[in-house]
This record gives sequence, C-alpha cells and structure tokens, in this order.
Amino acid sequence: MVYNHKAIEKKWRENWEKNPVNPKVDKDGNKKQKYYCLDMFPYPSGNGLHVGHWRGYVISDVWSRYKLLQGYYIVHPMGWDAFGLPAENYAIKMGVHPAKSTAENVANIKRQINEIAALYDWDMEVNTTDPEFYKWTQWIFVKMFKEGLAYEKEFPINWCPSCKTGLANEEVVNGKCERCGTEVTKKNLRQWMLKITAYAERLLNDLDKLDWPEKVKKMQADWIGKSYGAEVDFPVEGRDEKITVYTTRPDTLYGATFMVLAPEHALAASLATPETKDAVEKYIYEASMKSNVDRMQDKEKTGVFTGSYAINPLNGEKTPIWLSDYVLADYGTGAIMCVPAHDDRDFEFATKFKIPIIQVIAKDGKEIENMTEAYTEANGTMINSGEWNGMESAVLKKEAPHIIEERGIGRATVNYKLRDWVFSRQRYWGEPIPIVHCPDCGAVPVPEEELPLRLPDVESYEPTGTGESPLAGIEEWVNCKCPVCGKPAKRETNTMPQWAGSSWYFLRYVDNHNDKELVSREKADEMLPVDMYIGGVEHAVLHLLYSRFYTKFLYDIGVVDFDEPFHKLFNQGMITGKNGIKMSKSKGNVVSPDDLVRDYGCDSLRMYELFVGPPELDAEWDDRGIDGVSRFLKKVWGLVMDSKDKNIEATKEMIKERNKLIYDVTTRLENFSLNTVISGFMEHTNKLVEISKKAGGIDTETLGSMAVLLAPFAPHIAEEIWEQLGHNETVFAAGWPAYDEEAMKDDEIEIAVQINGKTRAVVALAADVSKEDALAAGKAAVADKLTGTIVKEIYVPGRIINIVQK
Ligand code: ANZ
Ligand code: ZN
Repeated sequence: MVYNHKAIEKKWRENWEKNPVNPKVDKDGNKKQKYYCLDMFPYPSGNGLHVGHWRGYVISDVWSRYKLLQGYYIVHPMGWDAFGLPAENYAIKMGVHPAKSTAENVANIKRQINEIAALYDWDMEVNTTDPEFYKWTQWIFVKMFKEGLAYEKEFPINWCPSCKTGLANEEVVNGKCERCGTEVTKKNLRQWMLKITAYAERLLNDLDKLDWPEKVKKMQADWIGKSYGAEVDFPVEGRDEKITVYTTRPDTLYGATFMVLAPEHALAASLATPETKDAVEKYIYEASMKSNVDRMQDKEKTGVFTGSYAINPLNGEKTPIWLSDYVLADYGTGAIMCVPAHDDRDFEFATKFKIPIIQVIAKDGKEIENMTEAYTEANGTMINSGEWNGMESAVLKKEAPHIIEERGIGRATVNYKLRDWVFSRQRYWGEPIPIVHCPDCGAVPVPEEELPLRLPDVESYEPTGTGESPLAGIEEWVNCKCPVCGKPAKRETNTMPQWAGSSWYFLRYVDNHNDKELVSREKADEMLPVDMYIGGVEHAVLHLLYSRFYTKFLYDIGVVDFDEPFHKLFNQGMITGKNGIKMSKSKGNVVSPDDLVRDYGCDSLRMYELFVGPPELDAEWDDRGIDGVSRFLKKVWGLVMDSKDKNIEATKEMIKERNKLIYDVTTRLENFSLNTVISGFMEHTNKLVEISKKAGGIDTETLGSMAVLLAPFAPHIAEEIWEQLGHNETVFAAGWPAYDEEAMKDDEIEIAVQINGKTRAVVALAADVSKEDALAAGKAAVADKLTGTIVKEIYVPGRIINIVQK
C-alpha cells in the first residue's frame, strides 16, 4: 500500500466534519479545562494567503492540537479584520464597493485557510464589518465617552495639500504623501481622542504579569516611556511670565546656557523683539509646514534666537531663549533648558550657533579642556555648580527634583511618552463614531439601544478631498435629531481607525451571537482570557497595547474579570522570498500554498512550514525542501505498513527508541523549537527503519506513539496510521504519551581505549561495568599493540581506558 495523501486527506477531512475531535467534555462526561489559542486575525487582502501566512496558522494549530492531546478543550477561533484603509484602497483600485470586495476576499481566504486543516471553530467566526459585531465596537466607544475617556480635540494631523486629505502616519513616506509624492504638511482638524494615557501606569506595571518575549515587553515599556524628572520655572527677563521646562536632569541646572521652545509653544511669537520679529515668524511658519517625521529625522539643527532671555532660577544667570523644531510641542512642556556639555542635541545646537558650553559633571573631577562632543554619562563629580560642587552626580540626580521643590522653583514630575490615541479617520470604510452633535447639548452619544449605528450604503466612498469623511456628503444620514432634546442635530461623520475592532475581537469569539451583551459573564468565565496568542512581531506595540487598554477598560466597567487579555505570546518570523526579500505581488515572488497542497498534500506542507527554520526567525522560502519532508512521511507510512499485522514483540532497542522519540518531541515542542521536532522525528524514524530491518518490523506500541506524536503536525496521516493500527477512535483522544527516562538510557556505552594517551581501539561495554572488567576488556582489545611493560592502568568510568606502557 503506497502513501496516497490525496485519498487520506480527503477521507479524514470528511470524517472530522462528521465527528469533531475537540469535544468540551471528556470520555466520562466531565467538563474539560479550556485552552484558548488565538491567531492574530487577518485582514482579507485581495492577494490571498501566501506560504508566509500559512506558517503562523500552522504554528498555532500545532500548539492547539498538542494541547488537545494533553486533554484540554481548545478554543481556536478565526475571523476577519475587514475595516480600514488597505481594504478601502483595494476597493478603490478595483472599482468595487469595499463591502463587496471584502466579502469576496473573505470567501477566498477562508477556502485557503481550510486547506491548512486547522482546528478552527467556524461557529465562532467574527467579522469586524458585520453590524452585529461593530455594534459592540461602538458600544465600547459610548461607554468610554461616558467615562470621560473619549473626547474631542483640535489636533495637527498629517495633511497632503495636493490630495486634500488627512493621512495616517503609515501613509507618509519620508515626509511625502504616499500617493502623489507631495510634501506632507500639518493641518489642525478636530479629532476624537481616546485617553489611553489614563492607563499608562497600569499598562506599564502589568507587563510583569505576562509570559511574553522580553523583547516585546521592552518595546511596550519604551513606548509608554515613563521618566522621572522635574519641571523648573524660568522667569522671563523684564516680563511677568514664566517658562516652565521639563527635564530629566535637574542636576545639570548650572550648565544650562540657553533655552529652546518648540515653535508651537504658546509664548513663541510673543518673545520676539522688533529686531527678531521677521525671522521668528518665518521660522514658526516653516516649522508648521513640516511633518513630525521630518522633524524627528537626524539632520542639521535649525533655530532662531527670539531676542528674549530667561533667568536661571538657581543662579540668576541670563539665558537666551531660542526656538527650534527639535523640541516637540506635545512632550513635557514644549520647552527645555539646554545643557550642551551633557546632551548631544544641545551640544550640536550650541556649536552651530556659538553658544557657551559649561561642563558641570566631570569624570574623576577633571574638566575636559577641549570638548568635541557632549559628556553624556551621568556619572562623575559636580563642578561649576555652586553649592553642589563635589557631589556625586548620580546622588544629586535623585535629590535635585526635591531640592527644586523645596526652593519653590519647580516640581518633581513623572512623565510618559505615551500620547492619547487619535481615534478618528476621515474615511468611509470604518465604524461610524456613534455621536450626535447638537447645537444645544453638544456632543451626545447615540443611545445604546439604538446601536449599531449602521454605516450607510453609498455610491461614492472615495475621500472627499476636503478633510471631511465621505459620510458628510450624505444629507439624510448626517441630519438627525438630538437624542437628548429632540432638536435638529448632525451626526459625527468621522469613522474609527482600523485598530478599533481588533482591540477587542478576541472577546467576542466566545459569544459571537449574543445580541444583549458584548460577551456574557458566563461565557467569559468559561473560555477567556487568551492562553496563547500567536502572530507577527509587527504588532508588538500598537495592537497589543490597544488590546491591553481595551481589556483594562472592560475590566473596570465589569464586562470581564481579568485585566490582561493575552497570557502568553509568541511572535513568529516572516517567510521571505529569495535573498530575504519580502513576498509581494509587485516583486513577483509570492509563493501560494495552493499548488504545494495539491502536489504534496496538506500534511507535507504543514511540516515543511515548520522545518524551514526556527519559528521565531525569518526564513527564506525554497520549494525544493518540501521533497525531504514528503519522503519522511512516506518512510513513516512504509514502516507502519510493513509492521502492522506482524505482531512484533517490542525489543529493548525499540522501547528505548520509542522513549527517546517521545522525549525529544515533547521537550522540543515545549520549547517551541518546532523545526528541531521535525528533524528529530526524521532521525528517530531512520533509526527505527534500521531496527525494523534487523527485527522484521516494529512493535505496535511504538508505531502508535509515532502516530500520536505526529498528530499535531500531520494530522491526516496520523489518523490513518492510528486507524490502521486497529484503533476505532480518533488519535486526538489518545492522550499525549509519557516517556520513561530509565528506558531511554543506553545500556551499552562506547569507550575509547588508549595506549600512552593515543586512542587505539573502541570497546562497547555495559554502562555499569566494573573497573576490573573494563580494564580487562580494554587490554584484550589492544592486545596486539601492547609491546612494552605496562606501568599504569587507568579507567575513567564511562569515558576512557588508558594503558601506560614503557
Ligand atoms: C536638560 C538635560 C540635560 C536633558 C542633559 C537631558 C540631558 P526623556 O527621558 O525622553 O523624558 N526634552 C524635554 N522635553 C522635550 C521636548 N518636548 N522635545 C525634545 N526634548 C525634550 O527625556 C527628557 C529630556 O529630553 C529632558 O531632559 C530634556 O532635556 C529633553 F544632560 O533637560 B533634558
Ligand atoms: Zn440637544
């Protein structure tokens, strides 16, 4: 009987359809413990899936099936992240309505995903564009609004003056519009904001609770960016105002030789003197035309002197006030004190504009004679710092905020880099923001019982070019009544960003038909939170942070009783084309799984996806390697077919090999070293083939263990083998096999026999051989080479026999 992947895979696909292998209860009818293994759900791209997408889904399915074999009930859902720019842009390009193209793409990708034969429970499917789903996306927004976490603000956004539209950061490439190449500027637009900053501290501290890669935790912590420092008030010379700066280094106050304000700072223009007025205004205007991306880029510093001075509150020194765009308006106070001796950017600025540099921290107390770069280490002794001279700078750094507070010249502060989340888009293909603007009542939420607020069907959904959403053009939709006072009012026409649905979708899977609640408490308690989340590292910051924020909010209002959504996280690497080039249609290097499945079968492709390299690393795709995996499966098949009806008695060797196989697969799987699981499987199979040649076959228990161990990876062939071995229940009910460390021990060991330190022979001895027996055997093995007088005999147990002769 030859291995016929087509027939076997078809047979078991139909079989699983009829007899699902993932029941909620065990054999005795007891409720099984759940294990929730989640994939980052895809956006239904028109290009379909390539072998890179497959890899992630295979990894999560292998893990799910492993947990299934360990006795869990597996929660393993799939859905569609279908709102947002990519979907809308694709629709515009193809000239079809996004609802239509999205539905078509979902159907195609679902077909492709089914080819993986993953354990997905399609009864749990969700689609973020389904009104029954986005009803709850809107509901969360209304709840946040009521809690004061959603608010409106005028905000400078990226703006393309040629396309006349707001752009997402991702659409700005090197400061230019992705579509037309025009320089992107800033435009003040009214935006909806979510106050994620209210959760900054919890989002930071709770990272400790998570079993996530350290790298990802660090990326989140850096994004939140907590720092301790001080605000210091500098009076402006000759005026009543003070300028407050934010600094993490108040210990360097004596070295502050100038001050820089962001061009958008409220006082910027008014600090100009008649002599500097023109230059200051010009600088402020030019900065307003630049994108943030441009401003952050490492290029030569620009700036302008305002003509005014501030007074250093510690030593009374006059400090010139400059404007420069390297200071960001929306961080700290938008004004900084500049210490060129100890900060790189300040050093560069001071050098360019010939501003004095005063060193205040000295290594070993010695002042540097000719500074060519800033001394940025915070360790050293204070110099040129009045009463602080001689102090250790590290000690002063901690004390300075409190000293400043005592002197009444500022306050100790904590700062976060995290900003509130710009939550509105001037686009069509998103969830309408459920707010009504009433001339009398202001912004009023749509009553919860009227949700979902449906996205109206329109003819023209392209960006309007005025910065307003296409929804603004639909009169009958925009005009409505105020839910509070009943007077004529207008709907909010912005839509939500594409992150809105993905921030909470994983909660909805487990109760996706509930029209009364986002998720019932009962279902939530039964199946949430997520035990294992698998997806690409590109989501290490935003998606994961937003999801954590949403979950914490839903915890606070009592919807769920956990405040972290994802207990464990695994980031898979990317599959690239040749030379590490990202797969993309335009590069023509996309490998579709469809042909490979047809030619080699699903089981072979699943295993090959894992075999290409460590799952956490990127890997170059090469079709040819799949042959090896396919040969391996044929070998397993052949071994079983040769042995199954022979009733072979298990030998010690077979038992040893069986236990080694179980050990290797289990421990490597636990470490997520999936590629070495496959290579280990191959090695042990070769060994078993050898043993089988000697013994005329392999015992049924060993073959059965092979089937079970293979099941997470190649489920169809595993089921078939299991059945051929005489079982009439699914292999997934078999339980994960245990290994016996005793049985794994090699009972014979190989020992080198040396004469005067040179190896002359190798003998095979019992592992617990006595010293005398070992030496006797060793001498016998090299008898013909022993020509002199033996002066010493050494046995290092289990390793070496050394005979010293003269
Ligand atoms: C004086 C100083 C001396 C500073 C020194 C640094 C080193 P983090 O850790 O990122 O919070 N800063 C403050 N507000 C800024 C803004 N809006 N735009 C650009 N830079 C700003 O960094 C805080 C430090 O970054 C602050 O401490 C300030 O420079 C600068 F040897 O003040 B420092
Ligand atoms: Zn009203």
